[in-house]
Amino acid sequence: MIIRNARLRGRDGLHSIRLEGALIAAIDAQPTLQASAAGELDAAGNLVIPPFIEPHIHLDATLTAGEPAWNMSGTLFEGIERWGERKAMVTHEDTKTRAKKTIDMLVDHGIQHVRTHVDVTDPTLAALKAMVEVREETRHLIDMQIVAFPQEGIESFTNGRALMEQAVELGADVVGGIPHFENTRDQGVSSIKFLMDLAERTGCLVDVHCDETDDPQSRFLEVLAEEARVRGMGARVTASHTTAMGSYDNAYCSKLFRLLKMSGINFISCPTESIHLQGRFDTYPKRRGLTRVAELDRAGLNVCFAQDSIVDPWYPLGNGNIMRILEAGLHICHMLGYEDLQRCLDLITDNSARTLNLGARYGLEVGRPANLLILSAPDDYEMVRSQGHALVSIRAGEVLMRRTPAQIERA
Ligand code: 17E
Ligand code: FE2
Repeated sequence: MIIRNARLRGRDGLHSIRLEGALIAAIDAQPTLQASAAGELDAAGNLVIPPFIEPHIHLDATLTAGEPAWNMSGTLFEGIERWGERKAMVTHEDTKTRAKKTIDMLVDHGIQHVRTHVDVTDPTLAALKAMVEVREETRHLIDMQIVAFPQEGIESFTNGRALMEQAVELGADVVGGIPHFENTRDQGVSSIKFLMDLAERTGCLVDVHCDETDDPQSRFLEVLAEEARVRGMGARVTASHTTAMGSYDNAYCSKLFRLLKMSGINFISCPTESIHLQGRFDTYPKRRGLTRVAELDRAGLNVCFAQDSIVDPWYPLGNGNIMRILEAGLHICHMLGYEDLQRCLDLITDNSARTLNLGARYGLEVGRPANLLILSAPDDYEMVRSQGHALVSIRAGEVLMRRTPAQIERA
């Protein structure tokens, strides 16, 4: 297969891309626009990029909002309570059906890599077992990493440690955590030591829901970063949310950032989720409840955006479109400056790939997998301004999804 008239991020001019089987075989500069032959794809001067990535979502909880009750306060804590009620009704087939529906929504928006948290604070591990099957059954659509996520705590939940270990044995790829939700600060700290030991012993990656609160005293990020630094695991470790950082004072942050840089850990922000769930205990002035995305980025740390939820007890909206998250995040994080707009797709592509440790399994380079998107715009700025879409998604050299843009007729 050949894709003509492609614009590539970070390279001037037009290119044609030749795919052979499941790999990218050649990328050649084109002097001018070329007519495409039958069977070839015409990017028409628009961007061709590697697939979008969803680095943080909860596919076991998706499409359950209102079952049996809605989150009326809009807080994280009521979300956890409402999910606890729904969790009691979870079955193997119910989990698989909802997860697959949601994966279809992601695929329709050009996503081909996903990291999903799966709640393992359930003595039956029903959702985890279901998601291990879904990971296999959807391989033709998406590459999935499963996080063993202890929603109700590792230390504070009965048999929490054993459930985490069983989840890894059953096939989880990533070890999770939720230190800010443990009953005590000490348990938060010991949960991080436990989960880092588990990851180090088993070779798993790490992705911790860390300090997802407006409480400026929630300081588990420093514990996670120090554990990662000492063990030399930084590149394999991710701190998700870290919304308390939006409430830390600058004096503490200036010390913290030194450690973060030494640790080399990755960050995920879920801007639509956090603007909705955080700030709920404020009147006015009301905090935004996001981590310091622009500041992390400026400091050379790796940060990316994620959806977190689609129609679940924590967030009632969502449709799988990660461009919507990017647009919201750029607004909320004061990142609509010219330079940020020039490279904003990094936040849902290359930065996310680094977080997921995808390495040579990702990227537009000869010899890498023939997984790529044709977008509806020629550059990052225009893609976000025009609320553009992935028009074609190619996976293993075959067209997986095609989107026809809306037609408008005027008198
Ligand atoms: N669970 C949690 O602890 N935090 C979230 N944002 C979601 C689930 C969606
Ligand atoms: Fe989450």
